[in-house]
Amino acid sequence: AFVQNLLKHPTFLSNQYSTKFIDTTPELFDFRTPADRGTKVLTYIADVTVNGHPETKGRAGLPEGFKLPNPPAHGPEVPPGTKTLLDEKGPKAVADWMLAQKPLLITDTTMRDGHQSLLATRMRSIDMIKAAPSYAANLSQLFSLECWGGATFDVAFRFLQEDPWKRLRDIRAACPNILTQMLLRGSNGVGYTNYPDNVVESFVKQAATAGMDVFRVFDSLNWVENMRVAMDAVVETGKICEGTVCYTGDILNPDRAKYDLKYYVAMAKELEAAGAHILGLKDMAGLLKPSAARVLIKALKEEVGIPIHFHTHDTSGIAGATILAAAEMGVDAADAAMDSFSGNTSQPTLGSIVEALAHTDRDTGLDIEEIRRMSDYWEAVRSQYVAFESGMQAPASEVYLHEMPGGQFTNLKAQARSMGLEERWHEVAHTYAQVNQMFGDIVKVTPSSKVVGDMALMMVSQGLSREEVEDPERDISFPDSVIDMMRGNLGQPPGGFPAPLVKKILKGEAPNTERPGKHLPPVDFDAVRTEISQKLGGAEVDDEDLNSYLMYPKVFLDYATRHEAYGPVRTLPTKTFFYGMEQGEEISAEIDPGKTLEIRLQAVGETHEDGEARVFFELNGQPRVIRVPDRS
Ligand code: BTN
Ligand code: 3PY
Ligand code: ZN
Repeated sequence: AFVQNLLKHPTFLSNQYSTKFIDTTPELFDFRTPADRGTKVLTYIADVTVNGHPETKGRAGLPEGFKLPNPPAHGPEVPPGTKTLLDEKGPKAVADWMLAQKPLLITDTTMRDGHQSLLATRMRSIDMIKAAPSYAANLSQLFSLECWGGATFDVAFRFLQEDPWKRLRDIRAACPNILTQMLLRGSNGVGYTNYPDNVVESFVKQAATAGMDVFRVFDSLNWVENMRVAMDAVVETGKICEGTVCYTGDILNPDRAKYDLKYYVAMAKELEAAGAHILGLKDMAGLLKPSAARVLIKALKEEVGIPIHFHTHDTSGIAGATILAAAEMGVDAADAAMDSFSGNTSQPTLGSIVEALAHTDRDTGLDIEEIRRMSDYWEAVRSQYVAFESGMQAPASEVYLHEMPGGQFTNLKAQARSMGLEERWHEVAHTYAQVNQMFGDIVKVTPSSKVVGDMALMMVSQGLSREEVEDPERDISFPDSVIDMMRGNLGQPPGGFPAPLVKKILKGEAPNTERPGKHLPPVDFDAVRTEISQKLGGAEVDDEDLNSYLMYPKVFLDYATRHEAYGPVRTLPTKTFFYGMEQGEEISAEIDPGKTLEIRLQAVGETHEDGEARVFFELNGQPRVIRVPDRS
C-alpha cells in the first residue's frame, strides 16, 4: 500500500524527492492496508539484489565463501566495571578513582573513531551490538567504549538507514558494566554548525537518557567560551564531563609559538575551572610527538587536579610511542583501537599497548587473549566493509606538514578523487597547510577542518596561490563554509582571524566576535514537533526523533521517509544490507526481541514490460513475491 505507492512513484524513484514529498503527494496515502515490516524488509532486499546498493556498486565485493562474523564466546557473568562505579557513586568518584589507579586505563575506540577513521564511519549497529556482551563479560576492565557521536550520528541516518539512538540504547543494554563514551563538538553538537543553546542542552539530556556516560566535549577552535553550554548540560545530567583541549602545532618547535606549553596549560586550567571531571587531550591529527608528550603531560599533571585522558591518531606511525611516553609521565587514560581497527589514520594498536606495558608499573591488567579474540571478531567485521576501505597503504610523516585530522584525511582524499584531483593529492596536502597559515594558524578539527579542506580543494582545482587569494585587488569567490567561519559562526580562534582576510572575504561586513549561540533564539520544541509530524504524514514524533531533526532536519526526514518504505533494515546482516542475497541463501533478521524473520531467496524472476522485476522469497516458510523497479 503506502510502501508500494511510494516505491512506484516516479519522484521517489528518481531520487529527486525532498522532505516535502510526502506532504505534497496525497496519492501515496491511497491504500487500504499498510505493509507489514516483513514486506518492507523483503522489498529492501529485493531492491538491493536487483539493483545493487548505491554505496557499494562498482566497489570491491566480499570474498568468496565469506562467513558472518561471530563474537567471542563468554560466560554468563558480568563483572562490575566503571559504569557500575558511576551509577553507585557519581562522576566525581569516577574521576577520583582514575587518579588513584596505577594501571594505564584504556578506552576502546573501535566502535566510533576506529571505523570513522578507516571505513568512512560506515560500521552498522548490528556488528557493534553483537560484540557488546563479549565486552561486558571478557573485557570489563576497560575504562570506556567510545561508540557514539562524532560523525556516526549523521552517517547512521544518511547512509546506513538506521537510528543512532537505537544503537546507543542497544549497546548500553548489551553491555551494562562499562562506561559508554561519545564525542560531542560543543555548540556544534554532532553537526557542522552552531546550534541554539537549548538544542545543545536538549541533545545532551537525550543522549544521557539513551545511555551515554562520558561526554568528550571539544570546540573546533579551542574556544572554551563556546564549550560551556554543552559542558554545563553534561554536568547537569550527572554523567561525566570530559572537557577537552585539542592539540595542534608542536610545543617543541619555536616557529609554532602560538600553541606553546603555556597555551595548553592555560586552557586545561580553564576547563577544570569550567567544571570538567576529566581533562581530555585530543590530538585529532596525531601531531603530539613522544618527546613533546613528556613535556606536556608532565606539566598538565603538575598544573591540573583532574585525571587526563589522551586521544591520538597513528597517521605518522609513531603514536604508540607517544602513548607510552604519556603513560610514563602519568597520563591516567589513553585511547586505542582493537588491533584489526588500528593504525594509519585510526588509533594506535590496543593489544600492542597492552603488551608494551605488561609487567611495568602501568600494566593495564587487560587480558591479552581476550583482546586478540575480540580483535579477530572485528577483523571479520571489517572484511564486510571492503567497499569503504581507503586504500591507504602506509603511515606517513607528511601529517606533520598538513595536520589533517585522522577522521578527515581519507574523506578529503575521496573528495579530491571525485573532483579529479587524485594525482595532485600532495599538492592538496601542501595547500591545506598554506590555508591554515592564511587563516591565522587555527585548530583543525570538525567543523573547522572541513572549512580548511573546502578552501584547499578550491585553490588546487582553480590553480590559485595563497598570494592570489589574499590579494585585495583580486576577486575571489570563497566557499560558503569559509564565509560562514569568517562571520564568526564557528566562534573565535585564539587571537582572532586575520583582519585583512576577514575584510576581503566579508567585503566589509562586520563579523560577529561574540559567542554564536548568544545570538540564536531558542527553538520552540512543541512547534517543531508538530511541524515534523505534519511533514511525516501525521506520524508520532518522540523525543529522539525531535532531537534528530533539530540536528539534521533534512537527513532525518529522508531517513524517516525511507524507513516507512524499507522498515527495520538495521536488523539485516551487513552482507545483505550492502549486497542483497544470492539464490538459495538463507538469513535471519530479529526485528524485535524474540521475533525473527527467516528469509530465503528462492529466485530472481524476469523483469516484465512494466519495468518491474519479480523476486521470489520464502518468509518464515511462506512463499512471497516482491516486485521492485529494475533500474539495473
Ligand atoms: C541511501 O543511500 O540513500 C540510503 C540507503 C538506502 C538506499 C536504498 S538501497 C535500495 C534502494 N535503491 C536506491 O538507490 N536507494 C535505496
Ligand atoms: C569528529 O568530530 O567527528 C572527530 O572525529 C574529530 O576528531
Ligand atoms: Zn580522533
